[in-house]
Amino acid sequence: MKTRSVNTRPYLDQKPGTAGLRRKVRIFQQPRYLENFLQCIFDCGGQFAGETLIAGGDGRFHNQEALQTLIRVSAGNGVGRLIVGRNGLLSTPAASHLIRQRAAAGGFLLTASHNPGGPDGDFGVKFNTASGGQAPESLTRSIYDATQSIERYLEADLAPVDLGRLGETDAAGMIVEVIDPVIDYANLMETLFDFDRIEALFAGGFSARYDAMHAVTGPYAAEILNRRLGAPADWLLNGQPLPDFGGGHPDPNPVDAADLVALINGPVPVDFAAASDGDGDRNMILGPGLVVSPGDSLAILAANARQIPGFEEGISGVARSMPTSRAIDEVARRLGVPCFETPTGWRYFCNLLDDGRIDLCGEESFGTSSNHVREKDGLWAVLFWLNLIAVRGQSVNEIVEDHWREFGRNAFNREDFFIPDAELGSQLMAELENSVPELDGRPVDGLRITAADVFAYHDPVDGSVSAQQGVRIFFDDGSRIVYRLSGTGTTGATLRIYLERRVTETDLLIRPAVELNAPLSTIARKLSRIRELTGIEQPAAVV
Ligand code: VG1
Ligand code: CO
Repeated sequence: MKTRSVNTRPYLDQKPGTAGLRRKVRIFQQPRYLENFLQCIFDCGGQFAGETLIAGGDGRFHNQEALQTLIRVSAGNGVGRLIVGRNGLLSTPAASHLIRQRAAAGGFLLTASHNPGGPDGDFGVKFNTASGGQAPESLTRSIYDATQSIERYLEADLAPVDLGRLGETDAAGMIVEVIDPVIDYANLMETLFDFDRIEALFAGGFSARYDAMHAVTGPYAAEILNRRLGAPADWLLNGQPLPDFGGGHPDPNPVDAADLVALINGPVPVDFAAASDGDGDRNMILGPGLVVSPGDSLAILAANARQIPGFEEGISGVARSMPTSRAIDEVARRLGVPCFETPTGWRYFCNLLDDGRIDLCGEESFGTSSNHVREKDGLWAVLFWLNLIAVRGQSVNEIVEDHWREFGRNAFNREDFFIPDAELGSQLMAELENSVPELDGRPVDGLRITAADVFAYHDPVDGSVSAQQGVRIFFDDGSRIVYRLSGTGTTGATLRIYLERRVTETDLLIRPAVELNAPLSTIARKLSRIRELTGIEQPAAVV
């Protein structure tokens, strides 16, 4: 065991309060950078000596090197057992499940999620606690503080451990246990969904595609969709995890998964298509000519939950992140269950899940999940939809349109403005926050603002408060605009503008959201003064 002094500290420039550390690969490759960050987690995260921890990642470039570092630092800190997915792979939901199943003290998830990989791409580390959920803000803040004053880290002198072979290795007194990353997760899915019905659906002329985007879900989809549910091999696209995700951007949205959207809208008849992101926690659901908006997906899953074996008894409550469309609020109202509104980021759901207040939750950024883990879960959402299609005997499009007719539609889309100068981004946001008191009652382009605020969340379970979580502006026709700055980018600032319009007129129901929200988009740009302040005219992405 060696105690080593750190050669520098300022590398650890993590933004206080973010869920993990996400940076360019080259920053992680700096000597002792990762060691220092891991040591701060060991110093702040609790007592790990003699305990079990879980580790794995999405297979991106630098994953193997980072895992060997983690093994050395874990052994140096006296960890009893480190359970690692074979070849260093574990999807985020599978890791969350393993932490809970193996009663581990926590887990390290080596991923930058949907950010691009490769030597010039991004890398990241997230720490999840014993509940399987993301470290709470209080912990990430103390880790951040530790990074500012760390003087030493602990490390065992070890040769690299072979992570390609299942079994146990003694690593300076710590057991490294290499496990199959898929089996336990696949077994969990079998307890939640009706695999027989999905298998019958697949055998009965239904046609589907699943795009793993050369990221971590490939082996999971191969086991679950192909081997257990009998899907033909060619339904799985880009199933091989690659360190650079095949040069792609492993983000399941209509822009980055444009090939899949083209495929389902193309000449070959396909009933259903879906994709997941780098670490397997996001999902996108497609029908012919239709991208299911994540807010709609969440609302539909909640409205139909009882038709799925895992939710036969119904649900106790639901939650959505603040910018997510309020479609779920309407479902909750009719079901007579509470609906919580939390800041962006999965970890805010974790207390509500642990406390049994909610069973389903989701975010507009293509993330949905339930109480079966403490992370969002891409393949889980895909299986939920397939189970629903099998039970209802309807297509994706029919299910969505039926839902809109019954509950009304919250037409939703998002515009991302990339501001290269991060400082300018913060300034714009600060000005927006300052303008809030003057907005009440103001008329804009034929609408009237009925309320505006800077969103703050009061956690009902532990009483903690998270302030400045975005600006909300409400209009007299039920529309809403939300502004916030992204916390996951590694350069500049990204202003996210979320547009939502409530639609009940039958002839408007199936119009594209971007079209329905065009007037709101104009208002949103005007109120933020983005052009005056930054010179930027157009969003970098519209999803
Ligand atoms: C984005 C999404 C947010 C999500 C986060 C992590 O954050 O908006 O909903 O929880 O990514 O997702 P931001 O701060 O850039 O808007 V993942 O798939 O990285 O775990
Ligand atoms: Co992700």
